[in-house]
Amino acid sequence: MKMVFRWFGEGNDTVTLNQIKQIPGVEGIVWALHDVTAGEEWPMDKIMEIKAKADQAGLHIKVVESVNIHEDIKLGLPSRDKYIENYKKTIAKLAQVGVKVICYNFMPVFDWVRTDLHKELGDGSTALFYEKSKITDLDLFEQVKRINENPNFTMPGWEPERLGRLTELFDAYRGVTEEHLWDNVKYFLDEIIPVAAEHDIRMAIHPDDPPWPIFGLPRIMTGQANIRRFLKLHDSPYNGITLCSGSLGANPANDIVSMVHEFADRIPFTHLRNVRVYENGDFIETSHRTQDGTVDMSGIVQALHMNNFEGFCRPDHGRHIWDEQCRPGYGLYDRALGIMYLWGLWDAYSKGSHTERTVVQR
Ligand code: DNO
Repeated sequence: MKMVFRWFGEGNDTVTLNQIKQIPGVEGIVWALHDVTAGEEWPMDKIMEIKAKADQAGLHIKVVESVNIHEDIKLGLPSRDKYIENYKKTIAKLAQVGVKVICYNFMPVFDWVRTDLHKELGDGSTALFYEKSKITDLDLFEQVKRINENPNFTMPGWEPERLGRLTELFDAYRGVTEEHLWDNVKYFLDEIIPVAAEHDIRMAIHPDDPPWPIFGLPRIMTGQANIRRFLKLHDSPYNGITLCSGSLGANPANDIVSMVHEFADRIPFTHLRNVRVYENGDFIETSHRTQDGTVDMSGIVQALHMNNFEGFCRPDHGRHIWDEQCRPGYGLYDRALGIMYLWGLWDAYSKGSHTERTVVQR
């Protein structure tokens, strides 16, 4: 398991590369050009800027999250071909700087959705919260206005540029069913995967978060059967998944341990975090510790270990603790604690392989 840490870029993240470097076992950053609109080709000079900064901090940049998919691709519009061409060019450029995994998602309009970014957990910490009934009643346009007023802290999928087009997008998706999405993702994969293979980059689709349709928009990356169907759409080691325990875990019917065993060779990247699910379907993100939530974190790490997982792993959303002011879900402290918990589990399962202790010369 190779540990990495998400970094949103200078001026866009409260966490610094030097801080990331000091978290035990972290070797690289998970990055993206957050100011490039979905569908555009990534400019090489901006890619090189990130590479230079990471090099300086002694961190690699092998994992990109995300190269976002233009809505026209998800909608299957004729204009998708030009965006797919741009995507291919971006893949080729990323290969030049040593990228090995590209994480992306195929969720219509929105990326992850929560109703409260700072819900108290009872110990004074706060975390991202999803109140099921609110999504049904939520005034989308009020929400859009709130985010527009705070552009420094946009969330993935909620960028002001996209929010302005919300009504238009909702209209475009009218009549688009899950089966249409399946067809459109297959079209995308058939175009992209051969290019990714040629450049030795593994594509890793992220599950939908939450893993069910929202606002009447279809969602397909929701559970084990659908992931199985997805992987068969284009059967190649370069067509893989990002196993996100928190996204899949928001539906307690999802058996993530079983997914690890079934899909092990198609998982180049994992997001590991815990979530506490309530009976009414609400959920809150907790510390990574197994006992604090509903997700079998230790079972998942054990399953990864049993399958000799050699892919990348990052802690995912953390709580906001110790008065840290940070991007919602992306503070330093709780994610660093999460990493140490994940290493604790991993190393315990590796017991026996670390018994040799040597003293080195200075
Ligand atoms: C949330 C992330 C997602 C993820 C995308 C992948 O924090 O896990 O936003 O990056 O869904 O494209």
